[in-house]
Amino acid sequence: MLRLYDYLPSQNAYKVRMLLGHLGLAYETVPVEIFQGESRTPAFLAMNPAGAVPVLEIAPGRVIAESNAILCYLAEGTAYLPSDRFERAKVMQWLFFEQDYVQPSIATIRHWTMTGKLERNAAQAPGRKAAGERVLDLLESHLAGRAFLADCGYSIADMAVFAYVHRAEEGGFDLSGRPALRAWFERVAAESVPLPPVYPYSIDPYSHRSLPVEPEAASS
Ligand SMILES: N[C@@H](CCC(=O)N[C@@H](CS)C(=O)NCC(=O)O)C(=O)O
Repeated sequence: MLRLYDYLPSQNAYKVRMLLGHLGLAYETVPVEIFQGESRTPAFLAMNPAGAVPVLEIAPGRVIAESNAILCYLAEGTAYLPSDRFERAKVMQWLFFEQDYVQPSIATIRHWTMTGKLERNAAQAPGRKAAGERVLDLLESHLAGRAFLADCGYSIADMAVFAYVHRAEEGGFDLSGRPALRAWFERVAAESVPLPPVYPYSIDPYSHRSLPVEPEAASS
């Protein structure tokens, strides 16, 4: 059976849960307490040198890290990842966009906001907040008059970007003046009945801790 190394408040893992739900695939969850160093143990680093969830084990010893790589693996051969070379590249465009632009801005600001880390990151927070605003603006204009991010229809590109962007308000972003974005949330939600639950960081009493930036900074 598929095994997902997961941390419930992780929206990177949420993307994978979302697709597993679409595909009706059974899987076993292995909880990883990332704020207690469990993703930085030698055993975990052997699965993912970056020391982060999600990690999907598809067979004993065969593991995939990076949420969007996992999405590509699982979506292969389904409508969520087109086989046409151009259409597939357009889906990839948004997967790379999500990692490069959404993660360091909206996802990071939301994490710092929800776990009380804005002050300790005061030097970086304003720049990241501004970058998040630009991401929301460009998504708003891209989605005006479009159903989904890629023209092939609902795909893993939408799942990847939706995961953090639909919770941007928890990072202090204002979505009220962004109707195209909010309409897209509705369309994604309608494709995904029911959406997986989102878990707040507050379920983890250790989530106020800082995460190590580099694997060698691990304490365990
Ligand atoms: N680019 C990675 C990012 C994964 C990531 O940042 N995971 C966080 C949780 S959302 C984590 O496990 N952090 C633990 C750590 O860095 O020690 C992906 O998309 O999978």
